[in-house]
Amino acid sequence: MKDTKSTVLEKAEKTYQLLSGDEACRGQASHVRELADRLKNQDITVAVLGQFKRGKSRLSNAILESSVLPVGIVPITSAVTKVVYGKKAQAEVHYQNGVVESVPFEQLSAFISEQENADNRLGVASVVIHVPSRFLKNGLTFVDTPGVGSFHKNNTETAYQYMKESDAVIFLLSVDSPINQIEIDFLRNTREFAGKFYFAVNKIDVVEEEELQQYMDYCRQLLCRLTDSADVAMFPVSAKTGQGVEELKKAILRDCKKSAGEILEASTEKKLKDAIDSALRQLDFYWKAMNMEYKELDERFAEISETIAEIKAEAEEADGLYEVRLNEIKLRLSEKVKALFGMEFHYDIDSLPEGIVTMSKEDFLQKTALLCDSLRETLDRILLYREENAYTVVRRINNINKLSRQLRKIKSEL
Ligand SMILES: Nc1nc2c(ncn2[C@@H]2O[C@H](COP(=O)(O)OP(=O)(O)OP(=O)(O)O)[C@@H](O)[C@H]2O)c(=O)[nH]1
Ligand SMILES: [Mg+2]
Repeated sequence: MKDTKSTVLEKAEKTYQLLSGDEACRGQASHVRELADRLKNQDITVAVLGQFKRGKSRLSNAILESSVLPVGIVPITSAVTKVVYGKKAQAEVHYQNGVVESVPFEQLSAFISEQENADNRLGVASVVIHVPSRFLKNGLTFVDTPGVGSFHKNNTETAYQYMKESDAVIFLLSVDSPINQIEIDFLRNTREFAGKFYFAVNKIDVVEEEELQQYMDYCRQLLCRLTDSADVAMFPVSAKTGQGVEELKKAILRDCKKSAGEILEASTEKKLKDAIDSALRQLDFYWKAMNMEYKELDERFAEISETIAEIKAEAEEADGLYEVRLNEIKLRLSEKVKALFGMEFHYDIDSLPEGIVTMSKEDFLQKTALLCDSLRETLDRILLYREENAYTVVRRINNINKLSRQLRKIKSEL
């Protein structure tokens, strides 16, 4: 009999094979590849999620026995902050355009705090911190995230996007406020993606024992209802005094040691379902595009041609930082395709550590032209733009149908 682990992995591999065979689903294929690799390598991510000001960053500091993450009375965390084990403490900022830059710890808040990097105007994708924490020694990645529900919408969006990536979640509540609708909605969404939950209740230092008991009973009942469970494990903690933090850490470490495989499988299974849904939506889009009026399709193709011409003209004017420009062009092209055709168009964004600037202008112009021309060709081909050969159309429709059926079958077995 097969064990479930190989089954989930096999399904991920099979899904990857199917998706990578159709250029319409490149983005989903590369996502599924990552999922399969993480499951194979048993790379587990534990993230702290919750509403703003519940004490996520302060609890993260308490767990990591450091004070590296900025904490405050106003909404603070504005960027996803990943913490991994490293003998030497160091930090680097990963920008959306692929640039990676080392920064001293003292300057971290310039990148991850709402006050200093308002609305993420610096374009930070994430910050990676290396600390010699015992908690991380077995290879887990710990993540502090921006809080949901504050005035700063960008933080809510970042947290919602990130929650799709964590395997285990510390969902942080706080005794100074009963669980509310913002938290319930966020929890419902997070449950679609994570394999394991730790419900922690923070700030227990501000209430009497009796009040705490009332709060815990109330929350437990509500969480049982929300998660359809007979009981849920809850961890009362104080990030301020450290009370209860050891118990939470112990539970996480025990689970990561004993059942990392199971947690990862459960999480991969959910993420795989989501990737398949996204591929099915994409394929459905092609159906619709095939029925689109020529006039409408013509207009959209004219607009993408305009963007391409603009990009090429701007590239001629560019003067330096060519690797960065190329990543920016990729981001711009996929954004445009999304806006015009409603479909995800995936490019790998090259990671650009400091000092790696080697591309010549000639090379840059050539690569830009290649990106632009191949986008046009791919769109022409997958949208059957001006395709008059009935055989090609029928074959494409059959392929889409077949792929959709195969994906639905895998999904139904998950
Ligand atoms: N009394 C008490 N205060 C706490 C505790 N944990 C956090 N705080 C305070 O609560 C406020 C918010 O803490 P943060 O850690 O910044 O909260 P956060 O959830 O990371 O906030 P965002 O990043 O904005 O989402 C700060 O003033 C903290 O000092 C705790 O256990 N007890
Ligand atoms: Mg924070």
